[in-house]
Amino acid sequence: MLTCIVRPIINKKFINFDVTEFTKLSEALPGVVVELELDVNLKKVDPSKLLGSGKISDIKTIINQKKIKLLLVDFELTPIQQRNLEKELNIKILDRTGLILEIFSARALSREGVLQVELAHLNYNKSRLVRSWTHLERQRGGMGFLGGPGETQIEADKRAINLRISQIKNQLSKVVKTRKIHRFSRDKIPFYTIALVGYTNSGKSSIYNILTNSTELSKDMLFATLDPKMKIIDLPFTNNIILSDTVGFISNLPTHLVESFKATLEEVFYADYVLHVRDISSTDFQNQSIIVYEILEELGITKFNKPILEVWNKKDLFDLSFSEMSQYENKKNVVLVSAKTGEGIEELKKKISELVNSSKFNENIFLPFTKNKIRSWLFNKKLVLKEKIVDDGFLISVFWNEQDKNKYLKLI
Ligand SMILES: Nc1nc2c(ncn2[C@@H]2O[C@H](COP(=O)(O)OP(=O)(O)OP(=O)(O)O)[C@@H](O)[C@H]2O)c(=O)[nH]1
Ligand SMILES: [Mg+2]
Repeated sequence: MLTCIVRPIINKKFINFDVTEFTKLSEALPGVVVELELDVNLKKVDPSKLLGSGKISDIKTIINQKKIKLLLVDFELTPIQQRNLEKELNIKILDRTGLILEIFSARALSREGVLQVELAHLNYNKSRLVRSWTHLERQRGGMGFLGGPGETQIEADKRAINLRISQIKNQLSKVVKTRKIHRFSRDKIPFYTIALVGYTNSGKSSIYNILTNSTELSKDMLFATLDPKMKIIDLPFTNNIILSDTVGFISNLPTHLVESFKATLEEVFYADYVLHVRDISSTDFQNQSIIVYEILEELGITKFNKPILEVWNKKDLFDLSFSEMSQYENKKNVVLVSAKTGEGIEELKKKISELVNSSKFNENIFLPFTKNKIRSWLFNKKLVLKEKIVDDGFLISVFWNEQDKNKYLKLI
């Protein structure tokens, strides 16, 4: 679909830190062919149409000449601005939030993902009931803008939307319950969980693939990963670990999406440790990190003070020594890697082991012979340092953390 990007520059200032990000977002939407990008200088924002009539008529000419079918506006449009612009230009328009929602629709694969995206879409569209939300009739999301039932139905539509929203919420709460059961049964087996978080395109899936020897989609495309993935990594001298890869973050992540994706991001919520993957080659390196922490905060994850290890990735693309980099941010818990060349990956594994072991302490416990099952649990979890058989049972020297101890106390 031939597409034109319109990038408003208000009083000579770009809206976003990273001006190329919107273009990358556009390319992430299947079917989109960006034909041209227009920087449009504005003195002020028109509250009803964003652009003045001169600019609108220029754009109209271009649309007709180039046979553009979709206009992407790098701006958060109000519902009114969007409606008026669509009417005047007679073309479908997506703003930043709309675009992100469409990408998510196209990416969602799991039932849960599809439900979450649909929920986000519905909430978004509820506030801007225009002609377009045929996705109520469809099983899957995606390209929600290709026509629709028409404005006359707005009232009926509103009712239908509200009904569908409550149905989806209901279904999602079932998914959450199932997840809880899975998590509960995972608690009984000897695993720690580590969640990968980070800005989209920072290399989370690439790191996940290396650590778990798998081949998840990793692509130079924003939001390549949508559904959470999980797999075991087995590191020497460490308990078995489940690593989870999930959706990437982005600046101004639409609130509808953050809300809808809470269920997916629950894996981060319940993880024992967090790996924050950062792309050091990005011009927006520091700002991206601020955004990630803001979203973690919004999701209520920071309050648990989970140990976080920062993985500074794409070392091969950036020529700066580690000491220079760490001075730069004055951070201790950092490991510098390249998921592409494999450099630093052994160091990363070592750091993960250290992270998991750092909160551990030594203790001696006694188990009678009858508690053999618990003894195997301790061994499987790699918690045993030494063992001595005495008259009535086992004297075991364990090396564990509070969490292991609590699990053990529940079993005993
Ligand atoms: N040069 C270089 N490229 C890398 C490195 N790590 C990842 N990439 C590339 O960066 C792009 C994004 O990598 P992904 O692993 O898909 O990133 P992600 O964080 O999972 O992205 P989302 O799932 O979209 O949030 C891909 O094209 C990777 O090949 C690296 O160390 N060096
Ligand atoms: Mg990914």
